Amino acid sequence: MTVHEMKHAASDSARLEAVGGRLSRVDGPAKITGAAHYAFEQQLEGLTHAVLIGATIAAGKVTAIDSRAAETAPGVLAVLTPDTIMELRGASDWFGSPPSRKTYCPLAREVTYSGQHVAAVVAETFEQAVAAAALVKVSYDEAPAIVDLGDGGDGIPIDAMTKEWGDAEATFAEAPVRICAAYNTPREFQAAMEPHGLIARWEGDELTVWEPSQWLDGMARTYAEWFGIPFEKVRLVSPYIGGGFGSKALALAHSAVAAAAAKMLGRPVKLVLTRPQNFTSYGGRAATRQTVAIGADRNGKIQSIVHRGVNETAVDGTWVEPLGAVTSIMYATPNFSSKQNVVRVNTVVPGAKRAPGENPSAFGIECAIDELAYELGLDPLEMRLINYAEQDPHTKKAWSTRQLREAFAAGAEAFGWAKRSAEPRSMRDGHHLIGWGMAAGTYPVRRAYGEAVVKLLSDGSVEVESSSIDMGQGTYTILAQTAAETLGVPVERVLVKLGDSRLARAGVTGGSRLAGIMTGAVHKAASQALDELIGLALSDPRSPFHGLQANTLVVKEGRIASPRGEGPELSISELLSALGREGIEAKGDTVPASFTPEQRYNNYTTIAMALPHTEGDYSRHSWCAHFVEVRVDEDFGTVRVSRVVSALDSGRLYNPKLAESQWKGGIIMGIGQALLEEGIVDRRHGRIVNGNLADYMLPTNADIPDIQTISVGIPDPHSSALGGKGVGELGIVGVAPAIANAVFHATGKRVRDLPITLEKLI
Ligand code: MCN
Ligand code: MOS
Repeated sequence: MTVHEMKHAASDSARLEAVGGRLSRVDGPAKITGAAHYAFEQQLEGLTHAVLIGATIAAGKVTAIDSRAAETAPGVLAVLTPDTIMELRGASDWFGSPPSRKTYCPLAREVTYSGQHVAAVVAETFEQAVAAAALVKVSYDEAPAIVDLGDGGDGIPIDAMTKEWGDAEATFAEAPVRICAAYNTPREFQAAMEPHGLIARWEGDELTVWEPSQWLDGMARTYAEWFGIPFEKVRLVSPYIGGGFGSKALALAHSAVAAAAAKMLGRPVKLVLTRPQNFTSYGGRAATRQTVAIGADRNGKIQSIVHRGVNETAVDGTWVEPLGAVTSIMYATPNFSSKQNVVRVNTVVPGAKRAPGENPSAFGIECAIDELAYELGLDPLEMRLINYAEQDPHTKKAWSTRQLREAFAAGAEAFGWAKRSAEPRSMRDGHHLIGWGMAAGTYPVRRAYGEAVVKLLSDGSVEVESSSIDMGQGTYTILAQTAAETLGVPVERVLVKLGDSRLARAGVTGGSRLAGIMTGAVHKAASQALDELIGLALSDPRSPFHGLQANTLVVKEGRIASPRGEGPELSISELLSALGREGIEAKGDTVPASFTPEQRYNNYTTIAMALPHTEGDYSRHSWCAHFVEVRVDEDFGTVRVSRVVSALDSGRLYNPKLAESQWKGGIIMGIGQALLEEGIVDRRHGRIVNGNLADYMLPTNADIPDIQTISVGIPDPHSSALGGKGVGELGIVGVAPAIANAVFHATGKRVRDLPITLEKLI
């Protein structure tokens, strides 16, 4: 290597390590070698095993539980029923609203959905617990149940979801060109590889829980409330998570069962849900129905959008899947109305799945826009440009940044959209009908609570600590990059510690907010640590820099010197030792310094969204455009996605390699949603028939074509400290409608019910 090449290599590695560099995952080697220990892999002395028994009816009463045979089975330590499990206190919900009931029993007497936990067995070994659970006889008094959204009537209006301006219905009625159609999405599941579950251990009145978690502090708060102990007495540990996709942000009924069993027995308890139990212990994405009516003039300019949505929710809990989320901001319209209802069905409370709200919302509006384009004889891309929203149509605020026009242009160019022939069924390759479709997507920028501690240690290494998490998105890596860049140390000298509720606080990892929050907090903490180091270096009489007429110093590659190079050059470690310091520690956070301890507590333990995405003068969102090619077999109706080009605006990327991988993950999930995923419910007993990974269809590698992603973002100073917007949830939004639109272009058949299966096409 020549000196020039060496310099080049060094600056390449500096670029790789800095924010914006394509550094590979720093947690990768631990995961590949098995050194990364997941929650259920903890080896604890005296560990016992719990197995849950689920209701076989969808509604009714448990009339009796005969546990005699199970109690005397080998190895059994306890059979827990609503009568024998210890009483817990009610816990507040994730908004922090106080519980409706004073006490809480995680095992049901009144059944409201199939699979609901009614009893549990704890034994010395897992096999003994499984065998004994099979001996427990549960009797029911079954009541009629509603298991399908279509059977539940109009439902309950959720007024908070209503968005209206102008006179949408009257304008629609008089519009020269009109379309109106209904779009449905089925119940879908997060289906993370790692199941739900936990190990709970009590030591006196202190509880430690090893549980995969998207929200350590929020879950710790729930455990503390259930057991009536101070928040500080609960420790959640979750350094590695095998995927969550929205499902792992809450302590759930099974969590309460395991923690209660551990307390009752005075021994640690491990409880891991079976694959079918994963489908009923936390709700999947609610099934949704929408009607979208659009009125336009003959040039394609939208005059009115009328949108009505409904999603299923549970009998004893309300989940709102905000179906108007994208509808209200994607296109300029002088008249708009969106309303939403929820329908109670016998299910576990539905929950968050990647881009809750935005995802099904986009399926409605982005298919409807395509339909309108055909009605008018316009190109679907042209249609979107004619109605481009120059500002947020709802709040009338300026976009913080919106590179959607750029996304349309870059995506169309890379895809070759201009070569598309407009007529449906006009492109083919032998037996295959070829379809080209497109759709846009968006996701809001959420800003909330996060703290980080940065420690400069005596050996010159750096530690970053936060109770936030990495479930595969890349938090470890981007925080290492942020600290390395801010402090001027090589990235391999930075150790990031996450996933322990004893560390500095963090709010929920949901809504694509963590990267922006935590890079901001780490940047702030690291800057403070650096300022302190430089301050001491210049002012402390023991420092070799003391007396140097410099007003600052710079750190590069872990070595500190004056900016112009005069005077000494030391490693951080040498400087700390000259100063007689063990290290330097600083804390940075994303909330105002004036926050009281109580405000802080509320911000990391509840979804107290301190800063709405439309706060102040701007409306903040990430944006994308997907271009998709499908091949539909003319005889069999099988659909293959053969090409995807997506251009995305997530602002500045902290790590393009990881962001691309996130986007691709979302796009792959979108392909699954469009063509495969559907929770099927047995109408007799409300059981999820395909509650396993063999029958619940998810895409495999063979289903996924080459996916090209193009970043069109620019730094957005209004969205985060370092200029990034959300990445994790954006990619999925708009994929399903782009595919549905491509299928229409291929076949001339409009499928408005997901998934697009072959029987809907032949
Ligand atoms: N990133 C970036 N530049 C940005 C923003 C993000 O390079 N401007 C990259 C970083 O690698 C960052 C990642 O994208 O770690 C995701 O950042 P962000 O969009 O802030 O999302 P969160 O960190 O809050 O992660 C949560 C988000 C959500 S809500 C779901 S659901 C989801 C997702 O991330 N679930 C996932 N991605 C997932 N990825 C994996 N592997 N597994 C899941 O369960
Ligand atoms: Mo993501 S569904 O908000 O955890």
